[in-house]
Amino acid sequence: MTVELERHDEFAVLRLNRPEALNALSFDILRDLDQAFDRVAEGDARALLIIGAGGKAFCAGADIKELMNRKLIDQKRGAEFGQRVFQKLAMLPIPSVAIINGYAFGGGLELAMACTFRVAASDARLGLPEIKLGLIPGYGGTQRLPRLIGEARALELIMTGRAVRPEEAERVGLVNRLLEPEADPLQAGVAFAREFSGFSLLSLGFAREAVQRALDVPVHDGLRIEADLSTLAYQTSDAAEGMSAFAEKRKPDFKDA
Ligand code: CO8
Repeated sequence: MTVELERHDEFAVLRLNRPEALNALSFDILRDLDQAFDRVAEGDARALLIIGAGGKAFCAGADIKELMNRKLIDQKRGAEFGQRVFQKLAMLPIPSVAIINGYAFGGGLELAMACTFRVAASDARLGLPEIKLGLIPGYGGTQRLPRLIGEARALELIMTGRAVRPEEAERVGLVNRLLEPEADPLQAGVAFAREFSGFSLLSLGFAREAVQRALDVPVHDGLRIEADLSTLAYQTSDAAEGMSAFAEKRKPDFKDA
């Protein structure tokens, strides 16, 4: 299997497993990812962690050999399919973390950018090198990168195809956290996910939705969305539990309800 979905304690772990091609995204892998995201959405994991097998790459992008000599209409449908799959990941009911070990190029970085969070090992290299192939990103990169790091930096990375090291990626906001050089990437990703996975999945979901929708609308509409979603959060049993626990000086017991 080129996409393996496993359970690691309270988390779903999705491993891209095509190390001989640096986990490049063939259309078969994209279809497997699509199904895997459906299974994650139906399951009870508290977060999804995505990692690449082989130690050398998270994912080196779309399968370039498979992209050659295609009809324009197939290429367009391919891009739209990839965008749909990555959008499904972005809209999962639980948060997701890309654990970037080694190369995250092209479609690989676009996959990571569709996750809620990104953590990077010290050997990570991140970039959108499509321009070097005479292409441009097609799985959401031109939309997600400027939202993460701003227009000027996004244009520079897309138009030069330059790869960035983890320190720069963290500085500009492309990754959330750098992993210690000696850390096991999966264990470190799990530790990062535990920083939020004990909170109510409902409030985590409302918070993500408010931030994500705010990026697409004028601020007065975004504030209305925030008022509505914060009121919804207030109506949950978990909010009652969280506030009672504070008043009673005890740890809250959230039930995702
Ligand atoms: N596609 C297919 N095969 C790949 C890819 C890839 N993206 N990346 C690596 N491989 C294969 C190599 O061909 C090689 O296979 P083989 O051993 O059979 O020759 C094997 O993986 C190992 O790769 P290298 O020997 O090249 O390893 P190096 O350590 O020398 O170099 C690099 C590693 C720098 C990562 C190099 O492999 C590389 O530059 N890869 C391509 C990176 C790239 O350009 N990615 C962007 C692809 S385009 C894209 O993602 C567009 C997305 C939107 C498209 C929308 C379409 C529908």
